[in-house]
Amino acid sequence: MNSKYWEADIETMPRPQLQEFQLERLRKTIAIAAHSPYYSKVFAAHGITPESIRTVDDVRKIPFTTKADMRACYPFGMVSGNMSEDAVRLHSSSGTTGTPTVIVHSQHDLDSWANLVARCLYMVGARRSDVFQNSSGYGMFTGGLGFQYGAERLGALTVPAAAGNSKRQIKFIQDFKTTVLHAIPSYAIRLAEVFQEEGIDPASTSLRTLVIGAEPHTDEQRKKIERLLGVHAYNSFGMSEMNGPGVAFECTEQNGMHFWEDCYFVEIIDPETGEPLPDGEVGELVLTTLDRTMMPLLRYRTRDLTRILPGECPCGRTHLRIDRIKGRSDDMFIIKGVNIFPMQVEKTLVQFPELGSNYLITLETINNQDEIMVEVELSELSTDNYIELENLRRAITRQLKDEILVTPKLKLVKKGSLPQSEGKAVRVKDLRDNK
Ligand code: DLL
Repeated sequence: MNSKYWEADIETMPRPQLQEFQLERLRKTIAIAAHSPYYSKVFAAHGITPESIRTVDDVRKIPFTTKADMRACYPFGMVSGNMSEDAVRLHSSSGTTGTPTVIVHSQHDLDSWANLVARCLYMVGARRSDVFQNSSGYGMFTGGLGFQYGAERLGALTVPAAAGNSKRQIKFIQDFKTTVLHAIPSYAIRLAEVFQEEGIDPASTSLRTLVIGAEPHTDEQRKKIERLLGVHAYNSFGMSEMNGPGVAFECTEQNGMHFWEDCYFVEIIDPETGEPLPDGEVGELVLTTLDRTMMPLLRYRTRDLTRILPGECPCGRTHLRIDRIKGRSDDMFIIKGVNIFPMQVEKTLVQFPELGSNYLITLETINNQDEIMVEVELSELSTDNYIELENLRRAITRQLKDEILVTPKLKLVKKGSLPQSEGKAVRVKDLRDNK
């Protein structure tokens, strides 16, 4: 295969035709979901049938599905397919509250998911001849098996290295001539540090493409990762409820992530009112699966905040693009009446070459007042001269204040002294009395 596209007919389908395709799949999805204990009740209460959906906009007749609804249905109350005949895998996520959610897949669902991940990898230039190494945790985290089956579907040689053990990751990259690596952004930075510690120049390896996702990161952070590892890094978005990775992915233009609209119906809503927002405005992403048979989800409120990028993409794909995820509505915290996202802090810190990439935001109550403390590790480039460090601390504090509008307490700490998580980085610790 020597095409620019994995599935040209789908990826470049003219939008009116794509909408027709979506309508057909939406109706089919409703017919399937009607077999689940949960949706059968919802549909009966709201008069929803496949025939009641005449245009894709009629999706709004269906009420939202929330994470709380999923938890209330634990474990199998949202399953539409036949558990004993057709279920072949489940993924469960525990989330921060500890109450798990479950997604069950049929073989059809897994095949469709693998195809989407293969489509994403192909889009950023990966081919059968590539060696794909996955540094994700395997198991319930969908970044493991999701990319594994996707890369196998592509036909690449896969190296299921799994998470951690950075020296071994680097040995694999060298020995197996890995060309494409999947890593979460905080781990990509860690790996770059270990390359440096080991005195190995990443440019001397075969690595040329990095796929980064699963946690929010700024464009500045991406550029830093690209510089440190000498690769092109592409943003990859997904979530367990929507399979996992392979939901939306950057193309080589690196200007927004294409959302695979043949498999997902995308809405952006005002999180307060639930009303749809016009393209270009930031709101909450709401998703409907269009190609799942075992456990379709309709109008699922992701809590992720982003916007649809207006205009066409020069790559020729017609599927809409979303902007980098700004954060989750539940990541946002309010200090002294100001709404703040962790990404705003990261955006500022990454501009200082004297700083490393690991940071921690702690929210505390001091004398009945909310206070924000930012601890950030210094990089090798920093000095240990007290006066210079104090000047640096002041300069960063001023810039942070400009970005987040409150003055944080800033602590510069030694490299390696903040906790390093094996999975997704934990950026905020909320110790306030009344959170
Ligand atoms: O993180 C699936 C995944 C694995 C995506 C590997 C990409 C690569 P969950 O653990 O269910 O699934 O977490 C989903 O992570 O709702 C977002 O808040 C966040 N997230 C995922 N991708 C991105 C991204 C996987 N590219 C949650 N940028 C989502 C920012 C992301 N946030």
